Amino acid sequence: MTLDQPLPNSTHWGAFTAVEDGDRLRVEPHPLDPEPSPLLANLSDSIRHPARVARPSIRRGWLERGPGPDDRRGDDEFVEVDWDTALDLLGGELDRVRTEHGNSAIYGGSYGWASAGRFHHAQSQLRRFLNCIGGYTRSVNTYSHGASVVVLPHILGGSGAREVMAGGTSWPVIARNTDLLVAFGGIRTTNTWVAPGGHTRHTILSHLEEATARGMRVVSVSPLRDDLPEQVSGEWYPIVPGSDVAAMLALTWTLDDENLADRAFLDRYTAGAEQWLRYVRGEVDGQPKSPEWAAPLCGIEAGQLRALARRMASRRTLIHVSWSLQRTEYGEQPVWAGIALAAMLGQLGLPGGGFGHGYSSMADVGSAVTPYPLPSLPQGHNPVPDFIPVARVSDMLLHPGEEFDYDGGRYTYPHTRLVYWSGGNPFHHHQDLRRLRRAFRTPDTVVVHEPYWTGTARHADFVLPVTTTVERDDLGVGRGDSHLLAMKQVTAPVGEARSDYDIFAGLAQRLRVGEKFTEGRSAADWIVHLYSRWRERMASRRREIPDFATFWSAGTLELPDLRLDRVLLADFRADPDAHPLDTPSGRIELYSERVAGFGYDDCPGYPRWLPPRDLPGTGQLHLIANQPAARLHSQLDMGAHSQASKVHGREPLRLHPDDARARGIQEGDIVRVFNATGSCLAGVRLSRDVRPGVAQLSTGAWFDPSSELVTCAHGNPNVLTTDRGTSRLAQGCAGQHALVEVELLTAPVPPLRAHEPPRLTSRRPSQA
Ligand SMILES: Nc1nc2c(c(=O)[nH]1)N[C@H]1C(S)=C(S)[C@@H](COP(=O)(O)OP(=O)(O)OC[C@H]3O[C@@H](n4cnc5c(=O)[nH]c(N)nc54)[C@H](O)[C@@H]3O)O[C@H]1N2
Ligand SMILES: Nc1nc2c(c(=O)[nH]1)N[C@H]1C(S)=C(S)[C@@H](COP(=O)(O)OP(=O)(O)OC[C@H]3O[C@@H](n4cnc5c(=O)[nH]c(N)nc54)[C@H](O)[C@@H]3O)O[C@H]1N2
Ligand SMILES: [Mo]
Repeated sequence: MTLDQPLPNSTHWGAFTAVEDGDRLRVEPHPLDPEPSPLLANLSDSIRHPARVARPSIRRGWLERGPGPDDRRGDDEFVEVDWDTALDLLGGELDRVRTEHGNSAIYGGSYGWASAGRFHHAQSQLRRFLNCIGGYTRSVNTYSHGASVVVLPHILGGSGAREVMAGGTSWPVIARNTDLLVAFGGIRTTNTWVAPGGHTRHTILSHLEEATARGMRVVSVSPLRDDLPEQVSGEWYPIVPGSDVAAMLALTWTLDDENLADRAFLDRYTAGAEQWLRYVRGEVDGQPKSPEWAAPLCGIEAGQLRALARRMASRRTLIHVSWSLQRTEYGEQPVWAGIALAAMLGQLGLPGGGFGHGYSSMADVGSAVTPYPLPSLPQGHNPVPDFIPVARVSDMLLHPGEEFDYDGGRYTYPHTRLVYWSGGNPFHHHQDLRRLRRAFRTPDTVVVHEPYWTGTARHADFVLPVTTTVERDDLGVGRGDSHLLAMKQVTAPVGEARSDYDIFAGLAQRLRVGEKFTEGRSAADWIVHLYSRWRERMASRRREIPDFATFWSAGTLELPDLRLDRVLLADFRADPDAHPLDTPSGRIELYSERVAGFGYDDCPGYPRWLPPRDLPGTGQLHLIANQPAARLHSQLDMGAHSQASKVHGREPLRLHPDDARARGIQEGDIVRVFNATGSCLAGVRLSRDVRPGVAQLSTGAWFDPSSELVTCAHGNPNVLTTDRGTSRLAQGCAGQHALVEVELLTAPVPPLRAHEPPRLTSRRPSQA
């Protein structure tokens, strides 16, 4: 294929146009995007990188000995086979597992971001396929906000929770109305390049600039100074990681003590305020949650906390809690305490006041809302009732038959025989990778669809090569996006890669559900079908959309009726009797009898300060494992932009110069980062933007277990994080923090093997 016209396509970090240029792509930001993200630069050299999976590959041990738990999984070599061999063997194995053990023995939770595109959405394809063959054990919730989505319905009811998670108050409303934005977790704009499905237009900086020009100030409460962009005027409150609840309680205590709370609001719109305030005042445990109490815990001076509380009460104030705060031990608490603090100020439901969640986390928070569904692939019905909270995957694999708590219920982990992953990289995203490695050795068979030889692919038995987004056509649109895009194939599939759809179609045919899965359509037919069905639905809402051919040749379609004027909880505020929340009281629950009734000591009935289970030992630093500014998660880590961020090829670890000096460490040194869970190498960057006592190692460096010296020779922080849930309530991911030691590496630096393919041999079809 030779193409010389740049073609439009899209990623979760934005739309672009591309043209083939020898072995690379020439990539330009999409002309409609006013603030394109630099992450696009990761695409050019990645598409034909040696880390691509070229052919279907089966682990040698599996091929020789068949299915079963195997301690060599993750260290073994692979044998390349032809597609028919791979699909015949896998079809037979899926049939064996469901017949011998039932469909709950198939884990299809398959968490991960995969690629943008409405049809080639890897998880939807997998779920549709597994539903066609009788179902699977699923996962619920996300790594992003696993604690929030479980605790919020108890505080704001299901509809209030959905309003928060659907993006809350719109950015333009904030830009026009907010005077003071108190941002717990800061406003890390590098995160807002990303939205699931991608955004054609990025606009958040311009909203922030408009607000700043009007006089809005941001108080950025974060361990990192640069979680607040330079263009935005504000102050940095360098907080101790994991101590926000103490600061929020002290702000609440001050509002109460100085009679600055909006009592009328608390009476009319909340339930349980008095019960909670008794705790804040110290009437429950003898400890008033005063600024003097909080200061040594959170590292912010008592006088500063007191002054901030007064400032908050005197103007239109938005309390913002980033998702990162709840991706920690007891992560439910800062969400609840943040809402309770906003309730004290009485501005919930007012334009630009109240509460917000995730403005610094994703582009689709505070963005436009389409008042109609977008095209998507029907997934069918899953008859298997078994599920796990998504971050409990190692627990499930290691403890079949054991019980776990979740949101007031008790459930049992099924016995997993087959793990099927398509579109995610748990050896990037899960906590305690050494433990995950043990867990991945327990099933009979592990299947992974991947374009690349990721850590997860290396721990599989079947690795099936998948096309990337530039190797196929699709429809592109993210939540809150302004346009529907024609994503056009730019280049031929690499090696023997096939789309997830074509792979599942081949398996479905072998399992005699071919017609049910495909409905007789090719991938190209499906794209036309999804578009045309959507067009019909839009017509029934009296919105005229061009036909497919017109849309495809135009390349973009501006979505009609976007709303950018939302105010969180406005209806409830206007009339709480006509629009009650669907909590037991109909009000915002600052005390929840239901949660209290669960009896969880790690998530009691009102927001509480729960002291950390692990306190830093001598010489230990608080590690922040936040989202990488140079890529999306682990995706395209070999790309130019991600590589430019590395230090001698290792992931950068940011340290305060004082902490470095105390350890004899200098800029550019390779260090060993370690704790009882594991260890990794990293390359040092010194910065006064990091609070003393804190180190930052973002996620996403590909797991490299090739050296005896360390668990990961590259710098994946998940060899250091602990694998336990936020609490028994939500069981969410708590991977944002770890306590670590850092020392200069004195041994010779081992080679980096993260982006190399594993040992591969080839087998001819006749031998198979
Ligand atoms: N310590 C710590 N850990 C964390 C976090 C943290 O804050 N701290 N954050 C967590 C969060 S919020 C998240 S969302 C997760 C993210 O974790 P993941 O979503 O698992 O990370 P990705 O790197 O996006 O993985 C997507 C994979 O899909 C592959 N892929 C791309 N396109 C396709 C396709 O079309 N088909 C198939 N089959 N595969 C495809 C990519 O190559 C990549 O390997 O990480 C979590 N982990
Ligand atoms: N460029 C890029 N953008 C992304 C992603 C990516 O991989 N790359 N991933 C996307 C995904 S899937 C998600 S879910 C979102 C996640 O969005 P978030 O969870 O909001 O993002 P993080 O970067 O993990 O954390 C944001 C900031 O919170 C601060 N922080 C950490 N712990 C604490 C604490 O205890 N207290 C306070 N006050 N602050 C703390 C850190 O300084 C950190 O920089 O990001 C999305 N955006
Ligand atoms: Mo996420």
